[in-house]
Amino acid sequence: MKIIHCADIHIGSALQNLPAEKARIRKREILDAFFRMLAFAGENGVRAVIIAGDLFDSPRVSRQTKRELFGQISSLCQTDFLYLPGNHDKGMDFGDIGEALPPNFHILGGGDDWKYFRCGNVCIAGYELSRGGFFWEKLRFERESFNIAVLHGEPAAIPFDRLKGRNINYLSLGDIHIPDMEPKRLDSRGVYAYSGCLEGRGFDETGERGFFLLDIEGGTFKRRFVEIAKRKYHALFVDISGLDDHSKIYGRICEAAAHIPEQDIVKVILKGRRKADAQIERENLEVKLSERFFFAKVEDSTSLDMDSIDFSNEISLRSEFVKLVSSSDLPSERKEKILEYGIKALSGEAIDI
Ligand SMILES: [Mn+2]
Repeated sequence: MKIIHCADIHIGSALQNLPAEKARIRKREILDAFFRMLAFAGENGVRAVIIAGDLFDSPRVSRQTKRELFGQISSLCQTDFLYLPGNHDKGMDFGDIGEALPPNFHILGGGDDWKYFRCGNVCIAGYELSRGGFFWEKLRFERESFNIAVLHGEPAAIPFDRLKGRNINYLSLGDIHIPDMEPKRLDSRGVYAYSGCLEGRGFDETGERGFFLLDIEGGTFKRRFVEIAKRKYHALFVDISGLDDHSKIYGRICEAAAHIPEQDIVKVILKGRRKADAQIERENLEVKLSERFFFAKVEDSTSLDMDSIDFSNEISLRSEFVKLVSSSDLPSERKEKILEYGIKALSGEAIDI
């Protein structure tokens, strides 16, 4: 029997780290990724889809989106959807969709006990952590079944020790947006894993995103990761030490980013020791890179190369500034910082303090 474990779809997410137009495109892509997963489920004879929380980003999701979502779910009538509400789903109301929820959509939440769903030899049970209580004591899994527990919460909120010895084969978790490529051991019988989200939503969610496909046979199962994300987020560190002009800096970034597909989203973090004369022109780099990729951001984390400061043979404000700071009695660390910000400011660059 094939079962999908996914979580943290965050439908309706505002994606504030992107410009408005790209955020709108990306908002739809999150829904599209969910629909691609549904198509996969249909094509591969998936019996059930476990959604381990945060299907929605907030209860403010539009009525049309909900109707579209449930339309797709109900058309996949051979597959049951087991939805555990997550912290982001709190206050979600389905009353406005104008019709009953599809019969294959089951909510594994509400109430003060586990909600169970059984198909064949497989038993799936979910509980909303926000309801508190000694819920682990109420879990009733038969020894003979293949048992999947569903919870949504960060590792510190999951009482792993209390869940030991309760006949769990697989604990499918949601809340952490990074997939556990290797499941972790719960006890002698079971393992646990977070599935991660279907599409990254920020530079703290770099790398592959998708869901896990469980293939259960008797008391054992195989699990594989299915990548579904349309775009990946990348955080790319580029050392620009020794480079003295904008073209060279851009060239070095392009070299470092050569392996990144053009549909992806890239943050370049410049590091190393920047020459005093080097013009980084961060905004310009962002525009150029945003033409190569879906979206790009550049962060300047360089420090000033003190050995490259030599303005002694020019008559300028910065030359006077360097002389003044260098001859002061300030500790050398403080001098370096003052020179760093001062030279940046005098060359018209933005400074983040
Ligand atoms: Mn989440």
